[in-house]
Amino acid sequence: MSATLWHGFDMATMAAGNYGLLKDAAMVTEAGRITWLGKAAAAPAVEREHDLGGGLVTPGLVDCHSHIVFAGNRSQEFEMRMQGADYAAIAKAGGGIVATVNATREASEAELFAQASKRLHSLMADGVTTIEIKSGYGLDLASEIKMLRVARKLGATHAVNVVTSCLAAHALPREFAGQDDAYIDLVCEQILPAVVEQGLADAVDGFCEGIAFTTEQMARVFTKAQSLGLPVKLHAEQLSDLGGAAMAAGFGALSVDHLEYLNEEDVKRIAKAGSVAVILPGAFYSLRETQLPPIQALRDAGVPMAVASDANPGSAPVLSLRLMLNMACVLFGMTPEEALAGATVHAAQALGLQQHYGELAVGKAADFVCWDVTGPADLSYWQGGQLLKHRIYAGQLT
Ligand code: DI6
Ligand code: FE
Repeated sequence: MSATLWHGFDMATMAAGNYGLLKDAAMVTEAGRITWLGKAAAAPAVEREHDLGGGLVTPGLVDCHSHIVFAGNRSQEFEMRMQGADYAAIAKAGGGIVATVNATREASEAELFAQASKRLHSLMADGVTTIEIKSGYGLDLASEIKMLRVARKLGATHAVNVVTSCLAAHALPREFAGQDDAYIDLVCEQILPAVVEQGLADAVDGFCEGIAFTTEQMARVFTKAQSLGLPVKLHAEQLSDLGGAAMAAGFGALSVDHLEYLNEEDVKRIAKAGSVAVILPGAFYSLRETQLPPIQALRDAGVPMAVASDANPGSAPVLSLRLMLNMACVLFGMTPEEALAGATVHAAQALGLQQHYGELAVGKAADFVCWDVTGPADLSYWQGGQLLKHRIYAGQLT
């Protein structure tokens, strides 16, 4: 495959988590990789050239936490909640996560794929080139496998890198009511071995919370995941402080996610373990949460912070990662530079993929976006709008 010289733009490389601004930049790509970048005036001559006609090039965005594979829709519940119904009452009446599990179990693989594909297109149209997709609305062996197969198929058929996480420990399915430990047995003895055997999961996730699983139960799942050779990550301290993040850090977790109720001692444990803190402002916003995640403590401790969509039908009906950058700044006090690093270099690190994605540098994947903006802060500044001019995936305009 021949090399292409891309020029006609400024560039924010995001190397080492900084903007790394380069005016009048150029880049050479070949076989899906970046082989050269620098000032346009110093660019080597190659046979093919592409003038992007102005704008700012950044790494393609990395959404390191999503639940886009599910069936059904819970906008009716939103309507009810906005009229005063509370989340718990809706769940008791058969709504909430159970409603999504029912719909997902009933849906065919083709139906799940068609619905998820639309969500994926929205995220891609706003700059995403790598996305993590979780299972967790199946909660039985066949349905968890079905969700992960759909996620893999999305990656094989769309111009986006997909990595998967098995989130079988997301909620207790109804048929296991009152038998949490028996469900964790099923996850450890049947679901995880089967998804690993079929090559369907790149990591194992869980929901550690009063309404989900305890730290002890999640530690059992993680022990099993590690014995099967998979890295772990955790939804932790979203609604209360159970010490889940520190437990996950003890397993060398890739990331700990949500963290509104994280305490300062545990910030230090996360820093020591090298786990990424994944900040999810969409769920905070949609649930009208008031407890802020400890951003300053994470910053002081040098914990890399990622920002992700958490796209899901309940707490985060989010189809724009760029909007999450704005919320991370306005709601949580992150800087626009931190927010953009959170959706590029640090998000790639949260997936264990920092060698390939999240930065513009020689040897990295040629996944990048050319934005119609005056500078990188615009990406966190605007809420909505059409800023994406060109999207390049694996060295090809898409
Ligand atoms: N945290 C959440 O807020 C969601 N899952 C999770 O682990 C809720 C998902 C839903 O309501 O469907
Ligand atoms: Fe989530």
